[in-house]
Amino acid sequence: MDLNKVFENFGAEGRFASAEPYGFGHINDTYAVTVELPDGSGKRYILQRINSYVFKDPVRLVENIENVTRYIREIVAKKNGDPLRKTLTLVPTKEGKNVYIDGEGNYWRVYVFIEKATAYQVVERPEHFYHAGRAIGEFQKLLKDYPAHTLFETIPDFHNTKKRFEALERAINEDKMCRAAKVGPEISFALERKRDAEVLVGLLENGKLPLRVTHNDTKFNNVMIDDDTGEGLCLIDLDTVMPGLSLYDFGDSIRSGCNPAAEDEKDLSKVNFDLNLYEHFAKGYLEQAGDALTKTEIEYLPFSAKIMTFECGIRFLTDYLMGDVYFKIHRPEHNLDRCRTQFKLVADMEENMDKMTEIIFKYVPGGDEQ
Ligand code: ADP
Ligand code: GN1
Ligand code: MG
Repeated sequence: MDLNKVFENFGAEGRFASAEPYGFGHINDTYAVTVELPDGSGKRYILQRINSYVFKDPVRLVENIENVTRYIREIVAKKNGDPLRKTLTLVPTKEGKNVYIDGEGNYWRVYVFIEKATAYQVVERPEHFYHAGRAIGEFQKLLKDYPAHTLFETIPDFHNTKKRFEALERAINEDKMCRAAKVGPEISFALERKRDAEVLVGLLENGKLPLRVTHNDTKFNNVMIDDDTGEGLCLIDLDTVMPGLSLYDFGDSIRSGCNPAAEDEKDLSKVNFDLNLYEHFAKGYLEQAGDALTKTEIEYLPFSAKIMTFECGIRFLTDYLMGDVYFKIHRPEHNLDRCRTQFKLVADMEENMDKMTEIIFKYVPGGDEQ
């Protein structure tokens, strides 16, 4: 792949110097491109090949991102913030488009590189996770009046856990890779929790939970933490910004951040649900979003952490059974290892549910009266 050739289609500043694979995302192909500016200094950009197996319409997806980032940029500018750091900035092609399609039908985009900030794989300092909570609560607030109906649904039913469960059942029945026999305990673990998978979908269908504009992929490495202040600068990876539940964003953050080990850790004794980190995140999130949440949303926050973790676990298990077609893998049983960490966390959360609820009520605005 000649990344120089791809990159030269974009109207970025400077002269292409190098491109390196970058980050640890499971979906897109991401590169850090360094250019040389006329004064000899360097500048970086993010170049991404959008995964068109996962995202069926990359052009409309990037239109969403253009619209959402423009909306955020205007609010940030009004508050005298720095729009180049407080949200993603697309760099258009020389023809003024947001996406370049190469001769092989690959879809590419370029972002301004957010410097002096880090997307951590695991939480290294609890304050970072508190600030991630604030950033996710802030994101919800920023988009509270965004016209949700104008957003293109980049992956239909993305967090429909009931349909995710049905997909798992189909994968078990088909067993096309003959792997089901190897994962008996994981399949039983999932099947025992079938009813859980229906809860949030049911509440949404019955109008008990409000549909909002949500990020839908709030894992910790999609939050940029400012290197100087330790604050949550902004959310990146906006491919799945769509109408959704606040609970998806809260729950997925807890899933990814409250595990001190890696998402694909093989040694499950290292994988634990960290209640202290949960408390840090909950405090930050509720400081920002607490006022806007309904009683039912608040009530289901602890459960959402468990269900988003369960959903992720069954997605990894389904992909393992289907032959690893969705998530990028770097070793043969990678998706199975990922599934196991998620199920371990689910089991831990089930044991801690009462404490998780207590913590929420400690930080809910006016919590004592709830
Ligand atoms: P994926 O969908 O594959 O997860 P992401 O859009 O999250 O792809 O990008 C992968 C990684 O690249 C992120 O976790 C982050 O480390 C880095 N990254 C993405 N966009 C930027 C940006 N604008 N500035 C700096 N780093 C970025
Ligand atoms: C994927 O794109 P990335 O790596 O930030 C996935 C999420 C999963 C996550 C699990 C579009 O996130 O839904 O929760 O992996 N994104 C998509 O690590 O499927
Ligand atoms: Mg990502």
